Amino acid sequence: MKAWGSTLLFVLVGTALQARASIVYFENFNSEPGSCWSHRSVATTPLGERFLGRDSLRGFSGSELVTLTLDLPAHNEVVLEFDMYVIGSWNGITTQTGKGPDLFFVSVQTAYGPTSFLTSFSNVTNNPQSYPAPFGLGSHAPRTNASAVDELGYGLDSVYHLCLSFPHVGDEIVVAFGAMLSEPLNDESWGLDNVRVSAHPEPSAAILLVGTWLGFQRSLARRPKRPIKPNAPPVAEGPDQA
Ligand SMILES: [Ca+2]
Ligand SMILES: [Ca+2]
Ligand SMILES: [Ca+2]
Repeated sequence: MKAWGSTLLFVLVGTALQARASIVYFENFNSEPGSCWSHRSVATTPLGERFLGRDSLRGFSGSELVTLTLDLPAHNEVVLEFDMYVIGSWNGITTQTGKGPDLFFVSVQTAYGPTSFLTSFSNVTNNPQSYPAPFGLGSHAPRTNASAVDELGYGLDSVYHLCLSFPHVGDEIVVAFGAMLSEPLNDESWGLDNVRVSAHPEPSAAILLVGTWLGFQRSLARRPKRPIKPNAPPVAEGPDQA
């Protein structure tokens, strides 16, 4: 999966942006969601919160992927918000055999091409995680920026409120959510809750900055490189050889 470079198209934003965008979709999974989801069964935490997940208790395993397909009004920017349930002993960025890394990704086709936001989470002491940075670009303490810790009832869990903004055009959007975990469902799993999608007719300043940066990079790539003159061969003095 392509992860770097394209990650720059995603902008982690605060909820302030939400106020000026029109909400086109919201789902809290109190009942079975619509056919816009590729997987529709709902799981329930030990404390009774319902969320999207295949297994009725633990949600999705580390090899599963789920997509959300929506029709959108005219727009130039999309804001995607959701709560990510990190259930069990996720091990973050560790490369210990059989333990990690434990990764989560969001993939979407943006106005500039396919983009993935890939990061890692950890619920285990001394196992750092990438988030809030993308995987490979940072190391943070387990549960950094979690909105809730050990409040789902599994004994070892955390919740992250992710808010991603990206340039997008067209009347349909397909968002893929998935994980790559090193251990089985009863040890590590995940789920989604409170998924909100907003469309905005004008790109935000952050998106314009990213678009400008991409345009600059592409203009550099198109610039013809100055030909490198080979060293001129030594010229023999004397009469022409022709
Ligand atoms: Ca819920
Ligand atoms: Ca583990
Ligand atoms: Ca693991």
